[in-house]
Amino acid sequence: MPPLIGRDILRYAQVTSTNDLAREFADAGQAEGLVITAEEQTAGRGRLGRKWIVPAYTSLQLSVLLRPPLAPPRIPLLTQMAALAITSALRNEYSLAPTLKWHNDVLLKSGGDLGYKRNQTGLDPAPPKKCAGILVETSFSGDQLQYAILGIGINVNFSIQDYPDLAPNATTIADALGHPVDRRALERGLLSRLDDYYTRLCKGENFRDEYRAQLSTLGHQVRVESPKGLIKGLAEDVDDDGALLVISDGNLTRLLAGDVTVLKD
Ligand code: BT5
Repeated sequence: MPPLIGRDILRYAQVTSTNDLAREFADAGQAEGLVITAEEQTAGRGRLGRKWIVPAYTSLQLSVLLRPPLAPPRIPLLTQMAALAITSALRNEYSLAPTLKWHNDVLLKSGGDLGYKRNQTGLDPAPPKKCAGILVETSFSGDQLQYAILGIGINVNFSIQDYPDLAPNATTIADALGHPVDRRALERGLLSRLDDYYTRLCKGENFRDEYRAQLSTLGHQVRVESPKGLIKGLAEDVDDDGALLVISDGNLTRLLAGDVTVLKD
């Protein structure tokens, strides 16, 4: 079957947000699969109105228009499959060892050499930091999903040390590898994997075990700022819809959204 995602790619030098543009195409009736990429976003965003900041012409910033046959509770599975497509590309194309922080962060350990030297000296190895984020935005008609815009940002060819605001919590692929990579090749690898996961998701396949195996959040005490309020407890599992299951004081809380901080055990 010819690929759906990435068959049509529109490339822009500068946009406000690739998600904005994808939304305009979606509202105009564009079929699913369209990919919008930009070298620079003047208003790149994360969840809850937060900013996504990336130097121009260094990275991957793209949005995919999807019209999935998903019931509303299963929409988080789009974030999950995008996370798996990103980690699969990083593992198989660059031999990196990414992990996931529930539910939209891809993490990498930066500076392989530095990590090794730190291990030699007995100091703590550098903790993994965020190299990619995912933002899914949706449009409904009543309770029927009309479309979803899957936005993906991956930090690629810049050194995070040049961006002191980001450096404490972020890294880049170039920093992790110690050299830059071919961004078009990374994009191709990502889009073909997204296409594969999306086809399987639409057929009803579930990626829970694969996702769980890469989720560094599980088994740790966490603090989650969620729409249900601040939840502290043990991140025990994720369910079939991608929800995080947290146990606190003997109670199980099921979270569909939120910001997780892993607490020192
Ligand atoms: C995300 O939100 O991680 C979703 C990021 C999605 C970006 C893509 S780029 C293409 C498409 N078009 C858009 O406008 N967006 C999507 P969240 O989990 O809320 O994380 C946002 C937080 O990450 C910010 O508040 C910062 O603290 C941090 N941050 C900002 N820029 C970053 C970067 N380049 N790398 C790592 N962290 C960053």
